[in-house]
Amino acid sequence: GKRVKGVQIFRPFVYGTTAQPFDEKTNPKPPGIPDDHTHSWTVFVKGIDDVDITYWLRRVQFKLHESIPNHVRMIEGEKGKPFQIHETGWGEFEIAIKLYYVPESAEKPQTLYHHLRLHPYGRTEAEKEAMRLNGNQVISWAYEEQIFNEPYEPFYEILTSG
Ligand code: SLL
Repeated sequence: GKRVKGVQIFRPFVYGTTAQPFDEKTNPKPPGIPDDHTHSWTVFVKGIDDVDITYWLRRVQFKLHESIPNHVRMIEGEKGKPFQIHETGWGEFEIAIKLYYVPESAEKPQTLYHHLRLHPYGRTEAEKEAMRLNGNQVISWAYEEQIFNEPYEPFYEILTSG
């Protein structure tokens, strides 16, 4: 196949974690969760404002801490839905997020790293007050742009026909 010369396509996305302490009122602990688990949390990759990204991103592998059962998880893309995992636990750690692109792209997988944040270290009092109003959620999100450099023609069609 031929590449489209001199063209770069950018596709924005967001990835990160959202954590929330267990609390009787705002986030009750479901039955069966171990006693030492203090938080529920989510790790995700998604489009800005939940716009679909599965036309370029096929699947995402999340590598969690080894203390978590079945710690390597592959999530297949579903149109318009975030790639995500919900878990519970007690500790922070680094998550490896491996992006697998659609086959038409001929791109190799790429890995991002994200620190799961459970605790609001370093936040200002105003930020902590805002968090209290929001169920004490600890939000740690990052904006990223995927660059496709001189994409193959059929993939260029896919990228630009949305
Ligand atoms: C450390 N940062 O380096 C810590 C590790 C591991 C967190 C934190 C286990 C959850 C489960 C969990 O929260 N692990 O048991 O499913 O030692």
